[in-house]
Amino acid sequence: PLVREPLLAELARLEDRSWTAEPTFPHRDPGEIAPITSPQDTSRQVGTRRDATAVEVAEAIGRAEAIQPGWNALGGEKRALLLEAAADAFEAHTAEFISLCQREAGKTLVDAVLELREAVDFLRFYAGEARRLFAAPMPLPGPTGEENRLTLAGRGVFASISPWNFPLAIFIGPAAAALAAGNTVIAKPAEQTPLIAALAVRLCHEAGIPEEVFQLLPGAGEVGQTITSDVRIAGVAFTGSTQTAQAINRSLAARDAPIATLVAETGGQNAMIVDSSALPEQVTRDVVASAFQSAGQRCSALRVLYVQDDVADAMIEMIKGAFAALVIGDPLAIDTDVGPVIDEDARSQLERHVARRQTEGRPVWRRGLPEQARGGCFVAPTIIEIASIRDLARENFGPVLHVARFAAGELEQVIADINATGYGLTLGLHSRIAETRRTVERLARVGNLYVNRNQIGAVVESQPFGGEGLSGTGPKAGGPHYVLRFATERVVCIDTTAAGGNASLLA
Ligand code: UN1
Repeated sequence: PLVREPLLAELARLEDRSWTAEPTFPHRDPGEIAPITSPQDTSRQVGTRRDATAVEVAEAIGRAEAIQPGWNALGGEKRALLLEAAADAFEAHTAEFISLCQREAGKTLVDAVLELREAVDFLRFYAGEARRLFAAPMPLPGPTGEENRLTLAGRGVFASISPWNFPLAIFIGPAAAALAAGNTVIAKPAEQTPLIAALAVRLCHEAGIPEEVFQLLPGAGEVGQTITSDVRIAGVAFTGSTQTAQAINRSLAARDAPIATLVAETGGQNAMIVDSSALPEQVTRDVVASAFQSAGQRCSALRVLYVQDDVADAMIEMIKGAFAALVIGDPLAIDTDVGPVIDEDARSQLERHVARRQTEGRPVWRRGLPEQARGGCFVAPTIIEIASIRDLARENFGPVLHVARFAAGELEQVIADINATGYGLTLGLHSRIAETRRTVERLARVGNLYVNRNQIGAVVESQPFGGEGLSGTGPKAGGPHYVLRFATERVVCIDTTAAGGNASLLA
């Protein structure tokens, strides 16, 4: 089993522990201190965040820059061993990580366990990539008397700016990739979830990664802006909203500095298409998981379900039945399916969205909230009927599922409408007709297409994850090309003839 009794006892013991996040090299004159509270009960403090000052940011980047050539020179094998030691340390602190996922980010036990698993998978996978890509130069072809080879090296100092919805996995994943490639890393976790990031960084240091190589800089948006406007930053790995990615892109471009790399993984307006050949029980299970697991706070989550009209009434009835059985409440309770959303801003935005649809007269079904939800940022899971994905202006990041109907013969139009959102992250398809699958595969502009299953929970290495268009730059996290984006290529060409090529012509 994933969870054993001793773990539950340890989680109970950790319920009152207070945590802190501060810059890796703190100054005596501290920046602002902010409380971190639980989304499920905003009166409960989990710890405090001490924001990095502009001076601390500047000094951190200086240290990272000074040590980067040494880290790069260490080579792929030694960096791999350090990342693997960090993975072992993460596994040895399972209870602390799960506790923080639950208390700081409001994750259910299942989501917290999966998150730690993914974090460890990222560390081990990118360790493998360090070995595969950075072990030895790649020989290139050339004429006799000439030796050509290509080596990969880190780009320099990479910034990693990460989201609250995967406060551990997507904090450590991009950082590990950048480290594997020989970069040093300045990491700014989401302002809502710095505590779990601070534990992750501390364990990486204990595992042997030098403090200057991987530094934490907690803070809100201004800290991120100070980092991305620094001319010494060679690249940024960002996961979060499309708007913030665009702002980072502008900030990097405005610098009088070498052109920086931006690896961005952003939002989605993810659909699922269900035709009348689909198996209803399977669809029901996969729709509920895709839309409501993690309270819908995954960029991969299902937002718009398209059901073929001849089966729509029956299918929606079944989905409503499963939806009515979801257990909503405190994520610390073991049987909870849907916990809170991250904060009050997220809650009120989602409520405004639902209220607007109600005013428009759309059919809306909502679950009631339990009594204990009062003190927290809970949004009642909601299903809304709409006519088309075109009715939605933006991504609604939470437990809100939209349902639309389509007629036989409209499949291509539905795909065109989904493509026209400009996003391209996940798409689900439930169909047993091979021709339908071929059409969707051919026409849909999405990064991850899931057929006859749910559309969340991409597994490192098996399902490299990431989108196109407004959904991000690629390449896919956990895939074979990701680490390459963090590296620069160098070619060495050696003339191996006795006197040297051109020199012998002149002689
Ligand atoms: C995100 O929500 O920011 O496949 C991306 C999944 C996750 C999504 C992570 N890997 O559900």
